[in-house]
Amino acid sequence: MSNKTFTMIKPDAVGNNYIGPILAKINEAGFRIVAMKYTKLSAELAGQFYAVHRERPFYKDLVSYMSSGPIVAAILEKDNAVEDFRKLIGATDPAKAAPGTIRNLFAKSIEANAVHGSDSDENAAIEGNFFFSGTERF
Ligand code: 3AN
Repeated sequence: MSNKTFTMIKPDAVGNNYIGPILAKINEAGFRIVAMKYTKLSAELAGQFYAVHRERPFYKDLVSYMSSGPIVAAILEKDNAVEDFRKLIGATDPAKAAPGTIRNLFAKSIEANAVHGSDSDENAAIEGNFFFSGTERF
């Protein structure tokens, strides 16, 4: 059980002015923000970030979507962070996300699904390192 996970608030949620409400939900659920950045991914960087999905049919659209506007990247800390954050965000498809979850409240489609959450401790470390150097973490 690790105590860190990585998240992105995706272009749809940033564009809909949901940064504040989503961060409030994250804080209310007991996560502490230990690094945070408002930025925009180039298609090349988005492609690298989602390289694990290279063979999936939605890869090209996902890369173009994730580089279509600004995002907020953050490292979050809490006991059992990866699993608890996946519960907080809900299912990938917002139509299937449980009531009260971030995707249920703020997402409209399976692609533009408001937030990313790491799916394992290993990926949380890889994804956090992708965006932040050691000196940017607290
Ligand atoms: P999650 O973000 O819930 O871990 P993954 O890792 O299966 O979901 O997929 C990564 C991202 O790819 C999702 N957040 C979503 O934006 C997109 N995605 C996943 N499945 C689909 C799909 N069937 N059609 C379009 N986009 C998808």
